[in-house]
This record gives sequence, C-alpha cells and structure tokens, in this order.
Amino acid sequence: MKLYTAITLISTLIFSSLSAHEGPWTVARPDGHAPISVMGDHMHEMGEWMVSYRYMSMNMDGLLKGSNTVAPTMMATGFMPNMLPTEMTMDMHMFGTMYAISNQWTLMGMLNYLDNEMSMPMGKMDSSGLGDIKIAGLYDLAQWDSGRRMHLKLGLNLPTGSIDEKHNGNILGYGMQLGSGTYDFEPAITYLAQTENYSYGAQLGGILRIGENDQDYTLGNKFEATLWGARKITDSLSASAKFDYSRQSEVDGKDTRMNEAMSPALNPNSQGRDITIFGLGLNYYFKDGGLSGHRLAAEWETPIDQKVNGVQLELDSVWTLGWQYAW
Ligand SMILES: [Cu+2]
Repeated sequence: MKLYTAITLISTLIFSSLSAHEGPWTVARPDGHAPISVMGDHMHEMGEWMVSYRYMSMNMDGLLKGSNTVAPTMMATGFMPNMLPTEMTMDMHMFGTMYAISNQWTLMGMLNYLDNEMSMPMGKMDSSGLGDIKIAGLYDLAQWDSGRRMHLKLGLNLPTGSIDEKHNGNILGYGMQLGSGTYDFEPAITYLAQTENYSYGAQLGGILRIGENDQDYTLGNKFEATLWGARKITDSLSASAKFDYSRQSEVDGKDTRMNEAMSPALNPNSQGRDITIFGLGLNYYFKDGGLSGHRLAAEWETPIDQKVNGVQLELDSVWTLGWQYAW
C-alpha cells in the first residue's frame, strides 16, 4: 500500500497545475535530464550531438521464493543446495550517443559491456563481454508553453550479446548470459514537466521480444513504469527521488543445454520478477566555463518491494554513475 500512496502523491504533483514556469520546457538546467538510471528521457535540438558513459553496479544477495526469504536448502527451494546462488554482482559499462536529425527526431544508440559474477557453494563463476546493442528513435509528440512536453521512444535491441557463456565447459544460467539472443522492440512514452525550481517526469515502457533465439527460448517480456521528481538546488545542482515499478515474466521455452532441475539459475521458471525500486540521485550541470555542456550524475537505488518468479537472488542495491556531454 505504501507504494500506491507514493505513486498517487507523485502523480498528483505531476498532473496538478503547480505554478508551471512560463515558456517551453528547457534542457539547460541540472534537472533538464532525468535521474541517470532513466534512459531516453530527453531529446535534442536539430544538429545537436551527445555522448555519454554510465557505470552501473547491481548487487544481489540472499534467496527469495516469491516474496519470502528462503533458507538455501533442498527442502525449502527444491534445488541442489550446492548450486543455489548466494550472491551476484552485475557491472555494466554503457556507452551512448545521441544525435538530433531534426527537431522532431533524435536518434540514439547504446553499447554495453557487462561483467557478471555469481557465487554458489560449489564455486564462483563469471562472464563478461559485449552486451546487446540498442538503437532508438525519439519522436517529439507535444510541447506546451507551460514547461511541459511529451515524446515517444521506438527502440530496438540487437542480439549482439552472447548467449553461449560457459564456466568450465558448462553453460551458465540465463542471468549470466550477455544478451537476450532476440531482436526486442522497446517502446516508451515520456512526459516531462518543469516549474521554477522543480521538475517531474513519468515514463511508461516495455520490452517486447520478437521470436525466439537460436537456443529456442525467449526471455520474458517486460513492463516498466517510472516516476521521478527533482529539486533544482542551484543552477548547477539538482537532487532527485524516483519510483520505478517493473514486471518481467519468466523465460518462454528453455535452453536445452541447461539442467533446469539442478539450480534456479538454470531454470526458465525462476527468471523475471515484479519489483518496485526507490532511488535517490544527484545531477550536476556545468553551465559555464571550460566544461560547459558536461554533466555528471549519480544515483543509488534500493527495492521497496519485490516478488520473484520461482527461486532467485534478492536485489539489494543498484549504483549508477554517469557522464554526459552535449554540443
Ligand atoms: Cu542526450
């Protein structure tokens, strides 16, 4: 219930006619960009370029069955105790670029490098390498004079990441693979609003997998809703709070190289989750001087509610650090 109260509160803030500022929405302030974990939140003006780098570190610890903590035993989980994950870290390096071909369309591309590590009583395993490449077009839907605007994202995930990652010759679980193996359609709609000292945003998006990969399985489709608000503290610094709800279904089909009875990591029904995350962030915008056009941002996120499909590690925290430069 806490969640719904929070969402109602934030929605009210966004949609009520709070003293919106005069003139169109502007990017030229620290909260002109969303919290750093939000993708495709802003557009550019015709001819403008942006490059960005994000480092994201996700930490998982302890086991959940549904929404309850479970003991790492055969009895409680139905899996071999020595093949139950105890912790996992996923580090991601994300390199992005944006270019506005017109005032209506901004194109973006993102390349990820992943570094995963998972521990089980039988040992540690890791995988690393290029992930899936994402391309997208952002289309300006509407701009109002009172500091509001709305845009659509049409994104495509290209299956460049490996789904054949192994450890000592054995195929690693779904979560340790570097890509989905499928072309995925990633649409989103984003609404932005600014007042003199505050800004708000809402984004609804999803991942729709197209077909199955060459191992005859499809990762779950995903739905995601994000709401954030930020306070401009100075002309260069803003602080943000964010709620993010996402739901991803289990794997459809299965990778026949994996023995699904051995470990939840190898089980198609122990993938995907319902999760609500709360995040706190800071954006810094270099307005003038030699670093004009550069931005730095940091965000820390932690779940307030999660329910996994089957048996899975519990998400503990996510850190995202980012640099962006537009010209
Ligand atoms: Cu940009």
